[in-house]
Amino acid sequence: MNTKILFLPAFLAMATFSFAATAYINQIGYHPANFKELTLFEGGGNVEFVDASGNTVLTVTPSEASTWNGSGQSVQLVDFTELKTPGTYSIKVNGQVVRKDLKIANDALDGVSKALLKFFYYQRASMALDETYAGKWKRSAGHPDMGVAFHSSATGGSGTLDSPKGWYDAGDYGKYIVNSGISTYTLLSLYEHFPAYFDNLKWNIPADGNLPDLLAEIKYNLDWMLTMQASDGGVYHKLTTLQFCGTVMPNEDVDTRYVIGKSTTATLDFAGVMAVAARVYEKFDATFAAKALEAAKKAYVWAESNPSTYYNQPRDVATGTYSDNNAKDEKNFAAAELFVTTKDASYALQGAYTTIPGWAEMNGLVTYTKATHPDLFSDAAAAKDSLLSAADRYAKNAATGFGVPMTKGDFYWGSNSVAANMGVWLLYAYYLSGDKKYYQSALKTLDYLLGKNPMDMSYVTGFGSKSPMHPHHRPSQADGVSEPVPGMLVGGPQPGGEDIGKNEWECKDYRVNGAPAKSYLDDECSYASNEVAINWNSPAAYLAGAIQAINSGHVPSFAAEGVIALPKTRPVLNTNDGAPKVRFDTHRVFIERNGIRYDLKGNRLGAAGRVE
Ligand code: 9MR
Ligand code: 9MR
Repeated sequence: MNTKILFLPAFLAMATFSFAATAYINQIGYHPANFKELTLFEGGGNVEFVDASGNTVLTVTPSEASTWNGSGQSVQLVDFTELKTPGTYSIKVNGQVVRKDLKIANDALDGVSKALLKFFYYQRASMALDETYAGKWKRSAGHPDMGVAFHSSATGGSGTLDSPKGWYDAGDYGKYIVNSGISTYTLLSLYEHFPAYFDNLKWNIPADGNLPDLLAEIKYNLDWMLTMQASDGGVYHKLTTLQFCGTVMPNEDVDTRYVIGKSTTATLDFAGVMAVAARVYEKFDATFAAKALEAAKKAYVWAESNPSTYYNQPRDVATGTYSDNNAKDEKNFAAAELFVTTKDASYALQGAYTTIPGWAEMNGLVTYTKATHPDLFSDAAAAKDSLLSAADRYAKNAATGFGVPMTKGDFYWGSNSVAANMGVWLLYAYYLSGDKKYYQSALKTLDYLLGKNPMDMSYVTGFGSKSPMHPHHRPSQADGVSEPVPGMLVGGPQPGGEDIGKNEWECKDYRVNGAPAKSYLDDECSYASNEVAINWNSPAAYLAGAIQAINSGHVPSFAAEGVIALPKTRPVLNTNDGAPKVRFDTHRVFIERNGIRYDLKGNRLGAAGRVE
């Protein structure tokens, strides 16, 4: 009899076992001083954090559950910011260990932030990647792009064009000006905001004179972009083969490449990027800066007389289109950047918009530029207001559900870049307001990309307990190395299913009904969810790079100049050596000792910074 009575509870305990909770975390790690959050699915009780010696060092009661329309899951958020001692921890939910890979370290993001930038080196056309820099992903040079033929759509082109260098766009080997535009701008802005930080940061790429690595990498693409400008000032749309090549290495793709189309959007994107380049490279190479500025002005003049020369894909061409029949935002972008560089009032256009930037949506970048230059733009305050009101929405979304700014409508082709761009947007909101809630939401967005998502994986190749192994990326598919090129952010989940079909290169249906954020497939077939691209890596590189710079005590250049007051973030000190340290944060000065904060009178402070 007794055995039977005992049997039931034991059986129930086992049943609970099979419904173990899932804790979604940033799999790369958290900086000790930062806000930290995980997302809990099928949780219930308290969450314990257990150190390497088996001691529970923190217990947190999860937030109330709420449903996220990205995945349809009812989830809880767990704020474990108080866990500050570097180390590797296990996470226990309802007394069971659900994962063992939680890392807290000062240098947690060092590797991934550099890898996101090094991706651009791996994308370089026209040169061999030496083992010294590329390791096992070394490869021969491909696509010299010398003496390239003009397609009939490239109006005004005659003879051939030498158009070497530049970055491959994505998993394919095309070079497209429109997409180069936003990608290059995003990286330039990272340097422009944190010059002191990036002057000294290196990630093992070939040197280019005295340029810091970030500017050396960007220059490789600017050099190519400059070749794409015709003598009349207009800029050719792209340089690709007529059809996508097969799954081969760059040197094996020997199909004829053409300069194709000439468009207003490409020309204006080019103008804006060259205008930024002119001011960023000035202190290193005045000749190059002057050349970039001349090119920018000339392009702008061409676009003024050709305001609606949109790109139409010729019948015999099947590579990426990047076509967009609205060039107003590109014009705003070019004008704003030319104005910042030249201060010439004829470039001062009105209007600011609250839109996440994308290759076809440059107004988001205009919003950034205007909001961060109140000394130059009369509508800077309006730009700042609209930037902050969008950021408020993102922060509000991130406060519940999965703890991310995105909602179901944000899951379209390249959804991970939507997330990354929202993270960047939130950082701008932080720069402009000093309000930590935006910084925390930006961190939540980076966490999403690095594992705090319903696929329970880091979306950056080579980083995390689980990460993409089969991206749609020709070199990774064809090089015979089992690991993909590292540091690549895949496009991410989305329910469009453009790559699903019956052909042998197409995917079987991988979509999950009602869960756009789970509609992802780690397979080479999936160019709609698992391709990589320069315009997706660049905002991720900005997000991780700027967070790293902030964590090392840097403030954006415009804030440092006193144009915008950003409370200084101080470098993180080791506060676990028993010695009291004076520290600062947004609101106050406090003393920290062994990870515990005290006010100046010696009262212990709680999580919210108040006396306990
Ligand atoms: O590799 C191409 C990728 O870069 C594009 O994003 C995608 C959509 O345009 O197309 C891929 O190429 C495929 C082509 O469209 C059809 N044949 C198979 C190619 C490789 O999957
Ligand atoms: O990123 C582009 C996405 O917004 C479009 O919906 C998609 C289809 O036109 O194309 C994407 O860009 C691809 C480009 O056309 C060719 N190189 C690969 C790019 C990423 O998939």
